[in-house]
Amino acid sequence: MNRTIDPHEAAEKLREQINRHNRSYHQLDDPQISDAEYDLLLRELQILEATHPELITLDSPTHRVGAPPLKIFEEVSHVVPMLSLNNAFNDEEVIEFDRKIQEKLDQDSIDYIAEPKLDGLAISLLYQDGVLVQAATRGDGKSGENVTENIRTVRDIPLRLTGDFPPLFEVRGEVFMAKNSFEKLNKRAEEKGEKLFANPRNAAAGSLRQLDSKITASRALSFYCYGHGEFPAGNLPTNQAALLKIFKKWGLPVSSEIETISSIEGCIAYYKNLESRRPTLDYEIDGVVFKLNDFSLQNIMGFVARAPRWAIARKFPAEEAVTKLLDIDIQVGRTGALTPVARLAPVFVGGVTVTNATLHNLDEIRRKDVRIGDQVIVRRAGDVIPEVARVVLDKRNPSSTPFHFPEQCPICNSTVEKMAGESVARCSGGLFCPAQQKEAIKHFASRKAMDVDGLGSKLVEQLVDQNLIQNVADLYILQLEQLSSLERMGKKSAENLIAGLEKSKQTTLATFLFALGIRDVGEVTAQTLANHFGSLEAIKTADEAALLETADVGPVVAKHLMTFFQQPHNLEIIERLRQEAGIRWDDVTLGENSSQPLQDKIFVLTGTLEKFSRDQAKKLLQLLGAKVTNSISRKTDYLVAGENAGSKLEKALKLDITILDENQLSELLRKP
Ligand code: 9MJ
Repeated sequence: MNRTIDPHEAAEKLREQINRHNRSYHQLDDPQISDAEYDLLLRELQILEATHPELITLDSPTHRVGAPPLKIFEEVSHVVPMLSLNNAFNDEEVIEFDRKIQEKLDQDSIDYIAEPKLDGLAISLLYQDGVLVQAATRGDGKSGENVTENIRTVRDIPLRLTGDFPPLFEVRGEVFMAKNSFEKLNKRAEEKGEKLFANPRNAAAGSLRQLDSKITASRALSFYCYGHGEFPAGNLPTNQAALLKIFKKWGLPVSSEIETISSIEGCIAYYKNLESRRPTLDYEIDGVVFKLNDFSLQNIMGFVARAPRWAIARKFPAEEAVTKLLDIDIQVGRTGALTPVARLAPVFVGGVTVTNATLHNLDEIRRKDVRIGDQVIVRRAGDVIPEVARVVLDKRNPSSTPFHFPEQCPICNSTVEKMAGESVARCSGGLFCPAQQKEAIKHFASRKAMDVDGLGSKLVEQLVDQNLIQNVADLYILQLEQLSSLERMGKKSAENLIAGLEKSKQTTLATFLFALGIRDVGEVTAQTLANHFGSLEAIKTADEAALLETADVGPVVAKHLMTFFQQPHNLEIIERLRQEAGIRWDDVTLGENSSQPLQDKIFVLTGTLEKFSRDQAKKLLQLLGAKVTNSISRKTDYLVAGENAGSKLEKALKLDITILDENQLSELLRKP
């Protein structure tokens, strides 16, 4: 008998088979068929779906191979914000975390849950009726990118759940690349002469953020979940351990290293144990996370800014490795500072292959007596630039000689100077030195300065090397034809740059002042000067005494400002920028009320701020008329809460006082 095959039935059957093999492979670690046989089943389903598009379902395993490329990622708002974590760098900070919890909760005993801290990308997955319908990156915590197609290619992530789940909920976790997949990926890239990824984290991020999900599909990404976003309250278990248990039951991958622990001492022991086993894990972790297990207790603890007070990430310390120092290069920065950079035989340290490390400055090289050819210890902590920590003296070649620091700038040949009391040596060539020229232009165009869209570091180098520009004023007379003729620069990019330059012309006095790149005049000092003097003319002509009256300006900064504005070259460029290019801003009015928009408002500062020192923030607020006091009372108008804010925040919350995080404070100071 010759029965015709119903395509619907055939597709269903194939899907059922493929999903079963997926589960055996990814969840049970027990593959029943070979990869080739699996691929054949998938191929069969693909053909069936291609000829009968009406058969394609959201959870079809064919999504695993990727979808047509996107033009951009859409934005997704997180209804429940995606949090970051506060860090602890030693046991004392972990004990302090526990102490604050004990103090607030007053419980007989407290259960924590300890989880490995995966070093990947945080992702939020939305399941509707058990089917994965949306995946988004963390972004800034409030909104991220829609990476659904890419996430559907990650085999660890079920496209359909099994069991008894709520109709709509979000799972949160980390997408990462296992160490062996990372090594394979880099090996393939090396064979093809392509750029290598520095570490598994970058490889995971680079693979996930591909507009073409077929590329993501070709990279082996993994996933572990560790939390929830939107979740119907009635269905939410009472604690984190129970939540992870049901996630696992529904088919979501959960790390087998997670443990519930009933004391902070137990947490510290967990950390020590995992640290010792770190090299044997097949994925990178950068610490462990301790969380209060009970959700109702988590709610009582609440949040500070963007991090929960019920969790802490205990980070691993810096890692060290030994390698050979092949050479020392000297880089010249924006202010002429010469930075020695160690060129190293490649070495794997802290999850990254390191070939360059900083030697900081002349004094450091002398202090450590670092010599070319030495075996050196390279240290790397978190995202910090690797450094040469010390020399292995036992292994030094007896015929080696101390490093000879150049007396002439390696770029422009000007004399190298070192001021008494400074550890840094500098090129005296000023803006005549092409290296300083380039760095000054890059700084001027950077995001926090004039924010010129389309003008990256490479392009600045090209423009200077080709003699198209020598200074920042030259940027604004660039012509479309000149730009289009540059290597790797299409007409569209050239037009974008011209538009970016045009847009940058409307700015603020503070931004312009910061963009000039005067030594030691950072964003905050520039803002203080702008608020104090009101106009560039007033700053340019201010004498030392007048400058010293500005909060935040001491004798060194005053000297840098005066020297800068005494150089005819600098004045000429400023003139060109304003007259020829048309850079403009509204001067800050120094009238009684307009300059004091925070007149009599009472502020309290607490916690650690990143961009400002406490003193700077206080001075800036005072300049705008605010009063800054130490303790919270009913009269307080605003509490500025940084990282790790404590009892002041609690009190402010109780008294219903407006709480600002650091970004909101910046906004307030910028737009008085
Ligand atoms: C990581 N990265 O492994 C959290 N994380 O919890 C774990 N991150 C987290 N938990 C709340 N295990 C915010 C972030």
